[in-house]
Amino acid sequence: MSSKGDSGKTYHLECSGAALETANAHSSAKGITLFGSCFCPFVHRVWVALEYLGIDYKYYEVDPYKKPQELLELSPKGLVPALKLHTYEPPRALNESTVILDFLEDLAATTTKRSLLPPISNPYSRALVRLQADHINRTLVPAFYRYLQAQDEEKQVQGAKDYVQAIKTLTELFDRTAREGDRSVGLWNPDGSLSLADVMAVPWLFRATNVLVHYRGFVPLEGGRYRAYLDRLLSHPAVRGTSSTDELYIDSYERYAYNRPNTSQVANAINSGSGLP
Ligand SMILES: N[C@@H](CCC(=O)N[C@@H](CS)C(=O)NCC(=O)O)C(=O)O
Repeated sequence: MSSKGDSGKTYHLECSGAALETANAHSSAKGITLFGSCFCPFVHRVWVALEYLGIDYKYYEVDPYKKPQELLELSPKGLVPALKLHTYEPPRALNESTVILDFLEDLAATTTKRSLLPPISNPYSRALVRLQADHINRTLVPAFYRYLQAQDEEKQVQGAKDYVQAIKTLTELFDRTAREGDRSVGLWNPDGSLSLADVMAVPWLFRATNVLVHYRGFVPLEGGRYRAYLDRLLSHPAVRGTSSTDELYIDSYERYAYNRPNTSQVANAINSGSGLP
């Protein structure tokens, strides 16, 4: 934990660095509008997928804590990400990052012909990637927040252990896929392409390298195959181009690191031990 204590910083309202350049390049009207927030990892997932799948979109920054009417019309709980689909009259909407990812994958299958999954002719390999994704959503993501929001030392130590274990389990699932499935999809294999599971995990693996390092003194797993995987993942153009500078995340997550009351629906769910929104 930084020695300074809670300085009252709040979340940013505009992307920075490479993400800002990408947002600016996607500021004109398109068939799909991504309602996003620069700090949000669930948005980050969707943004990476849009870039990788080559689907055209407009990026539109909103403040999900202010819950503007235009967001509530797309997303019942006022959560980002949300998509507005202008190809329908009147426009339709989708929310929930995992559902949006499936939608984009299906859309790309008939348009850009790009994919985050092994071919449909290999259902077992596709299922192995989805097993990875399931672990990420069910275990890795909550472990990240429990670790970051833990205030007493004992809980922080346990939080670190659980988060590291979640990463280890993910690497075991990657290894299983390498043994039993299609090795050409997934950056765990040095020659592989970006997978659905890579996209699902990257926001929280990335935020470990800035937010968890800054607030929890997290020591990123050094050396070995995980480090090489993380380097490939974070330097992938679709990830790099949608990532802001470290400072944006460090500022935006101070609320979580000090477990300020009413930080967010995610933070409340972690504090009450209920499922994430
Ligand atoms: N299950 C949702 C979670 C999205 C989510 O929690 N987004 C946060 C920003 S990172 C949000 O909109 N928070 C607003 C709030 O807590 O009221 C998803 O996967 O899309």
